[in-house]
Amino acid sequence: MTSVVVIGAGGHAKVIIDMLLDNGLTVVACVSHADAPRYRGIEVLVGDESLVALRASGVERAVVAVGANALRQRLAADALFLGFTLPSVVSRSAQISPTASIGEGAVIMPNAVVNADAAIGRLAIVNTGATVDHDCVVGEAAHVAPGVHFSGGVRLGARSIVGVGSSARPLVTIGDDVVVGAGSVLVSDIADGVTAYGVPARSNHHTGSTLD
Ligand code: JB2
Repeated sequence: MTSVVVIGAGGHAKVIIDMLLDNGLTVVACVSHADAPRYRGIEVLVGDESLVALRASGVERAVVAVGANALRQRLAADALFLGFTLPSVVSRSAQISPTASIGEGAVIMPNAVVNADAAIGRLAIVNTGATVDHDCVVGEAAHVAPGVHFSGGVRLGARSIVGVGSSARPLVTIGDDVVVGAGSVLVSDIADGVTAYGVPARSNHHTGSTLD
């Protein structure tokens, strides 16, 4: 019951492996599409077809540890189809309100904070040191990057990423499939599919420089 397979074998997988081992779980293998170095001695199996044998051997749980949001969603659907369950993974150093909800397969990284009545969607990432305040909603397979700060009531859509060190003022709504560049300050809503960045974050960013 404490065995888990990690799908992915890159940098994000390494952080998740640390969290899983710290939580007392046994990582039976990583599964990758291509050869990758072992981390902490854990074998890397190449090819997603190896998941079939792992499931048949009795491994019930899988963690999709891939940073790319749409790919994570697809690999999770494949793992569910094979009969795996997708546990959420919460770092022992994260602070989670008892009234917050954490969806299946979501990961809450070291030193992250998730406050009262916040809802973290399935397969979402709340990365290292990010803070998600009361009543925020983080969508499916979205990514709140390291050091991001969401004030209360912020909504982040499915598969959207808010880049490292950004912040959002209360009640801002960010659509689905949005990319917010690193270090941005979100003070107004962002529509679906938009790339926005800057202080304040804008989708059509003009600095006035002739070098643009
Ligand atoms: O089809 C696939 C597949 N495609 C890519 N099947 C499986 N099983 N795995 C796949 N991958 C995995 O994505 C590979 O194992 C590969 O090692 C990994 C991508 O590794 P990389 O280190 O480039 O990125 P990452 O996803 O581990 O981390 C990204 O996202 C994190 C949140 C990086 O941007 C990190 O800097 C970031 N912290």
